Amino acid sequence: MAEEIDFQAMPKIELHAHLTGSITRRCLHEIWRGKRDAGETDLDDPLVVMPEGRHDHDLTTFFPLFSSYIYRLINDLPSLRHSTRAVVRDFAADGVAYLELRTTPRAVPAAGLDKRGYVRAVLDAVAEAEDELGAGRIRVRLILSVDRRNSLDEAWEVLALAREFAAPALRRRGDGEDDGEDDGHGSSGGGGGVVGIDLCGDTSRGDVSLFTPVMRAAREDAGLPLTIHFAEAASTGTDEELGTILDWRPARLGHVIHVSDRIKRRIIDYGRQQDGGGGEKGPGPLGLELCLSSNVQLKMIVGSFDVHHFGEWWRVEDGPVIMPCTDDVGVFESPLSNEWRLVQQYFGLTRDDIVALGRKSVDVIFGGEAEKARLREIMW
Ligand code: 6MZ
Repeated sequence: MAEEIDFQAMPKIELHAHLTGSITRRCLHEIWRGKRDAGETDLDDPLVVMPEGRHDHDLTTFFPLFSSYIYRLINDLPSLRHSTRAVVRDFAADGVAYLELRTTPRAVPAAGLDKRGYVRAVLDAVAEAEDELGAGRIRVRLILSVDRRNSLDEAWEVLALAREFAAPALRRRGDGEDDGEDDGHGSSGGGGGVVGIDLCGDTSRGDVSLFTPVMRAAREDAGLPLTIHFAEAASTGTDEELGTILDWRPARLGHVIHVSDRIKRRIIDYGRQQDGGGGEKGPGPLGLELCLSSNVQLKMIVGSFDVHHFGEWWRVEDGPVIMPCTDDVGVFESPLSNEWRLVQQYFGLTRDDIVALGRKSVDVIFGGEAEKARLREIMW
């Protein structure tokens, strides 16, 4: 019998959550009802399009869900702000103490929002939600996503926005100064809260080497750490793609599913180097963001939770820092507390293992040293 642990009460860190995918069906439904009553939408009810409890998406239906439905519903400033605040509140209610929310800047021309306006609106809504919830209940930072389907120009635009809205600590780092006291609190009126760059989107598409100049500039010139979706689909977990991505010197990798033993070895070696294994002090350990329910529901792995690669990475001695993440809790309906429960159930982690793993993930957050210190105080 597994030990009884109150995973909701456990202070948790969520590092891989896509904003739009984190909006619950209930929240989408509320927004839809308001618009329908005002005669502003002819879309079908989200509870019909995405029935609760029905998890039958795969790669071919999952990504179009955003472009053909959710983005058409969240298409003005009030719905963007309402849904963003709801996402933050939902994570807080699940006991998340620190959240790195990622989103792809998107223009909403009908609402007069360009990509810059989108990022500002998200930051403002995040700050409002943090304030509503009260001091220190949850801290939220933003990661801006480049989509694999983007052009190079679009990727440069994401980087420019990330620099403009970078958290103050990162701005200083980008200027080549020390990582001083982090006051990159999202409640600075939307003035600064971006802490990193992500590469996401349909993993079966695109040649990532297109983005090399942007990723280099993000890390080297802007001081923005990188987290990269890697090997989510079988077609992309190649040596070549991994080589390109590791050359960007990412701080974290997401998913890491379809990796051969050789690639796994390279990831472990890279992680040790990052962590100063080469003798000199490195930039810090490599983090792997592992999304169990997402991978199982989207059939990215063959089989179920018991064969999820979390189990393998967990057994690597002196390996990267691993952590369970939700990915798109609005679609997969498995909150972070449940992802931890799955990890306990399927891989036999004891309470001590769980507490140690939770505390270790503090080392790989992008939110700066002051936030790490705060988290070390409150984590179990
Ligand atoms: C890759 C994903 C993803 O950016 O509008 N996204 N990219 N793999 C995944 N695993 C399932 N889940 C979501 O949030 C929605 C966008 O995040 C990316 C997709 O590009 C999706 O359009 P934002 O906040």
